[in-house]
Amino acid sequence: MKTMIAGKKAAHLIELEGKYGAHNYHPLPVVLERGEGVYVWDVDGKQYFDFLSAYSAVNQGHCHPKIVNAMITQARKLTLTSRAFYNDSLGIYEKAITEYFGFDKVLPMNTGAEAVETAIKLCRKWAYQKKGIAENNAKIIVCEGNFHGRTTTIISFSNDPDGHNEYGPYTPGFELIPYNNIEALKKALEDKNVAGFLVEPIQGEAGVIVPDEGYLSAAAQLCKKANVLFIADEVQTGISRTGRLLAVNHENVKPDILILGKALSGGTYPISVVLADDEIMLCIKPGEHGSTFGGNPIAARVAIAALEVVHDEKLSENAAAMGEIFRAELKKIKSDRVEVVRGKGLLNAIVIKPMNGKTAWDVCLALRDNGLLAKPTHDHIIRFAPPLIINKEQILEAADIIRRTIEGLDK
Ligand code: IF1
Repeated sequence: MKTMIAGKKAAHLIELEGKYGAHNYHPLPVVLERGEGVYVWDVDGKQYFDFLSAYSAVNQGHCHPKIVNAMITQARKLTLTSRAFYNDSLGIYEKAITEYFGFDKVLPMNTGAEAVETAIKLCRKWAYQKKGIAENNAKIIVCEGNFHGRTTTIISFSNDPDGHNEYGPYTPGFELIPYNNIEALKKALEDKNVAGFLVEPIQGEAGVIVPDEGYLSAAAQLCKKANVLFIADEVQTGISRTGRLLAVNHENVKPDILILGKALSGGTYPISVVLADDEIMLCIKPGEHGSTFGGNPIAARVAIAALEVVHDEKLSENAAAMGEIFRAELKKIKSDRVEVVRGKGLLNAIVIKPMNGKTAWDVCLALRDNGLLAKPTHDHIIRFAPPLIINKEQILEAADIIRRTIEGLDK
């Protein structure tokens, strides 16, 4: 492989994926080999700003030494016991993470979707054991435009045709309402069989849809009044991404069930959790839920290190400050192509108006050529989510690349 001419190596690797891999993705044509901090390098040694962060998993920056070292150290000692036995890491991790986020207990899983599924199961158990809803009648309210993962139950309540179609029969027990619409939620909560409201504090995949100020706190109050669990999916918005430790912190909302994933490991390992207080969490008894790798020793030590980085490097404060600068710079772009700039902290997006045949995809290809990686969501929206360790000089340089690229497309 080393002898291959620059560019041919990338083409060869892309060809391998095309020939031997399922075609369930359409990646931007760039082949990455190394990551460090806010940068990644392709197989030809070209450097890029990573402005996707693996969809907010690499908040602490690529290959953060503290996190990688925690993983290597534990991997040399004990990688997996299963939950059939105790180990010397899980309890330490459980104490650390429950204190960090302010809940009685944690149920550790691996992927975000597994944590969402766990939250759904927990909500239903609570509905039957504590709220007194007749078994098999619990309903969970979800929002149009939601993205909570890709299991058959989760896509059952997705209204995105690409994620939903041809996967039936679908799991019942969910009701879709418009996002950012308090009246719609109020009406849906009139149904006494409603057990939970599952919501993203900012809708990531839908295109970084930031709800009106007060929406989350009003929704949480309505849920409390209706004895319905407020379930916050912070897999993408959590862990400092929006300028606070959790996006719900912007409105001082404490969810009844909190779902986290992605940056719990800084992008080094699949780690997710569900957090809740005893009255809810203890509805699941021994043998009623779990997973082989959930809460394994490596995950435990990695997550402790990843959360220490969030705290020690003040990632929330940095995300808030750099996000303000970034949005201000994007708003200076002189191009009719940029319709909207929106976001919170370092979860931002621009809406691109297709002009002279060029779409958001073409903008991302041009950004790649100019040394910055991002990817469109839903055709005309480009999400920008760099690692939260990015500094002022880097955010200004990245914003300048974006400005030059977009204004250059108009020429
Ligand atoms: C892919 C999208 C983002 C999430 C929220 C749960 C999950 C996700 C709010 C599930 C995962 C990932 C999935 C990944 C791309 C990315 C994504 F484009 F798919 F929709 F971020 F917006 N809740 N989002 O955002 O977590 O099981 O993936 O660990 O599927 O390509 P997961």
